[in-house]
Amino acid sequence: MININDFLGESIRSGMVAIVGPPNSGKSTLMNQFLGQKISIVSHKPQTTRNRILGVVNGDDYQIVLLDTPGLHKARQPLNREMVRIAMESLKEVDVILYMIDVSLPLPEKVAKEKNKEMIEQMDGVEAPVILILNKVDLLDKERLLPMIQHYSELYPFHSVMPLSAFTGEGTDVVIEELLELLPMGPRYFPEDIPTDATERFLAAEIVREKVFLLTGQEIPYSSAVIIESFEDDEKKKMTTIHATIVLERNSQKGIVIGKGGKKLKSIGIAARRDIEKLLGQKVLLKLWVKVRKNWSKDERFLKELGF
Ligand SMILES: Nc1nc2c(ncn2[C@@H]2O[C@H](COP(=O)(O)OP(=O)(O)OP(=O)(O)O)[C@@H](O)[C@H]2O)c(=O)[nH]1
Ligand SMILES: [Mg+2]
Repeated sequence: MININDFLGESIRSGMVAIVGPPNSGKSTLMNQFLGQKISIVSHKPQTTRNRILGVVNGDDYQIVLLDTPGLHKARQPLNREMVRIAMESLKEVDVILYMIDVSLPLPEKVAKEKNKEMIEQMDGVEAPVILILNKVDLLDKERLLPMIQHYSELYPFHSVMPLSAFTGEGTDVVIEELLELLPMGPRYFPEDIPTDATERFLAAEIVREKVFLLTGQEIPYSSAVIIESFEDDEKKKMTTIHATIVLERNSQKGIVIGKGGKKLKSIGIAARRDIEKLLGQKVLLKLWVKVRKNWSKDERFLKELGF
C-alpha cells in the first residue's frame, strides 16, 4: 500500500486541534500560551475573537495545529451568527477538541444547568475526542477542583477533564502530552518557523481592534471593525507604514472613539503601534481614521469584505 508519508518525508504526531467554548472563557489566552507568543487578541469583554485564528505549535517530533475560535453563544445578529458558524464548523475539521469553560465564578444552579445543556447540544454529532478544559483555576479555591472534575466527567463522555490556568500556564504541559497521545501520525503541515497562517495585515487589524475593545466602553467594541487601507514596508528605513480605519455603525459613536481633542484615538493608536512593532520586529508608523458605515454588522456585503 502507498503511504502518503513516504512522499512527504517526516512522520510525526501531527493534526488539528480546535479550542472552542463560550465567550470569555480564555480560548485565545490558551492559544497564545501554547504558542509562547501573542497571535490571538485577548480582552476582558466577551466576543473578542471573530475569526478562526490558526496557530502552530512545533516540537521535535510533533506539530499541533491549533484553531482558536469565536465564543459559542446564542447568536441573533448576522455578525454573531457568522462567528458561531465559524466556531461550529471548526468542530468538524479537527482531530481533537478542547472545550474550554471558565470555572472561576460560581454560577447559580439554574444557569450552570443551562450552560451544560448548551455545551452538550453543541457537541452533538461531534466525532473527535473532546477534552474539557476547566480554565482560570488560578482564581479558584483548589478544594473545589476535585468535585468539579467528578461532576463534569459524569456529564458527558469527555475524553478527559483537565484543569489549568491559560493565564499562568499552570497545567498546560499536561494538555500537550494528552494531545500527543490523541493525534495521528502524519506530516509537518507547516514550516517550523511559521506560527500562523494569518497575514501581518490581518494581525495588525486585530491588534487595533483589541485596543478598541480594551479602551472603549459599552457597545463601541461590538460596533467596531478595522480595515487596513495600506501596509507598506520600507526595507531601507526598516519601517512599516500602516493606514487603518476603524469602522463604526453610528455617527454618534465617532466622537466617543475620537475623544476630546482626539485623545482616545491617540491612545488606541499608541497602544496598537507598540504591539504591531513587537509583531513585526521593526518601527511602525500607524495612522488611524474613523469612519461610519451604518449598521455594518448587519450588512452581508460588508461582512463579506471583512472575510466572513
Ligand atoms: N485569571 C485568569 N484570567 C484568565 C485566564 N484565561 C483567560 N483569562 C482572562 O479572561 C479574559 C478573556 O480571555 P480571552 O482569551 O480573550 O477569552 P476568549 O475565550 O478567547 O474570549 P472570546 O474571544 O471573546 O470568545 C481576559 O481578560 C483574560 O486575561 C486564566 O487562566 N486566569
Ligand atoms: Mg478569543
